[in-house]
Amino acid sequence: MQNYRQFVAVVMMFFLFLSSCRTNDTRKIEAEAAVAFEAWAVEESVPYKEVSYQVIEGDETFVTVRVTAMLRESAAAAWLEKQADIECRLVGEQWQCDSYFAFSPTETGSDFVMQEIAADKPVTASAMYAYNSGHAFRPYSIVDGQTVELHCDKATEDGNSYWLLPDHQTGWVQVDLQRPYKIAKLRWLNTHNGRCGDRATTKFHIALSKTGLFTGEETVIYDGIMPFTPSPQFEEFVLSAPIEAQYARFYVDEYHNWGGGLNEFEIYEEQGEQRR
Ligand SMILES: [Ca+2]
Repeated sequence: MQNYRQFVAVVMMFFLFLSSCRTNDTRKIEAEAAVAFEAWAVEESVPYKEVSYQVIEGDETFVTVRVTAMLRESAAAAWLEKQADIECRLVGEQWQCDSYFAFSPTETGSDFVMQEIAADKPVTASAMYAYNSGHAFRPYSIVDGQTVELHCDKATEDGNSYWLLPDHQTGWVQVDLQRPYKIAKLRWLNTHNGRCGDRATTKFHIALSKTGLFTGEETVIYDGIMPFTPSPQFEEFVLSAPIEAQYARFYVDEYHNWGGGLNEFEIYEEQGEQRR
């Protein structure tokens, strides 16, 4: 019983401290945490919004502040609610807070996982560039997970891993996911036709379909341009709400020099549940 009373007394003192801390120093501490967070976000180029700060424990000279914010990895990515706990300490009369923030998803936020579902699935195309009987830049190369563009005078059989359209043609390449998925994100990597640098897609659009007909039932989810570069990088698009579809088609609408193509096409399903 003695221990229990001591425990209750300690707990009450702790909450009394917290309430006094809140009324006296909390505003100052949270303001310092905000200064530290904003400096970190600028330094790390992290997009953010809806930031809140809360002193969750501590004493007169050392406290823990929980920072909760909506963050995303890039301008095209989805916002996720995340939190990080940092420590702030009183140095002289000035509160100073940690300058590093290790964010993780909040317990009440969404907890979706993006699963890639296009790898090794069947791929077809309107046409492909092929020459010298057997050398072909095959449609399947867009889901093989390889980004090699070593040669431009040899086809996929010789180590290259990208699909090309024949000379001076527009067209499309399409993945059959073999069953419907709730598609939430797409990533793609343009080709530059290896060291030749004479083929690439420069204008395109992406459509999803449940049936694979693409005769008007499809949903165009993205259209864009890709100025030619000899070192293309992955680009991505996150849908504002997932769309159920079995087929994803990438249309080459304009091309660089001899023709268009694509190196990789990734399709992501959103898995998991919202925990709110
Ligand atoms: Ca590839």
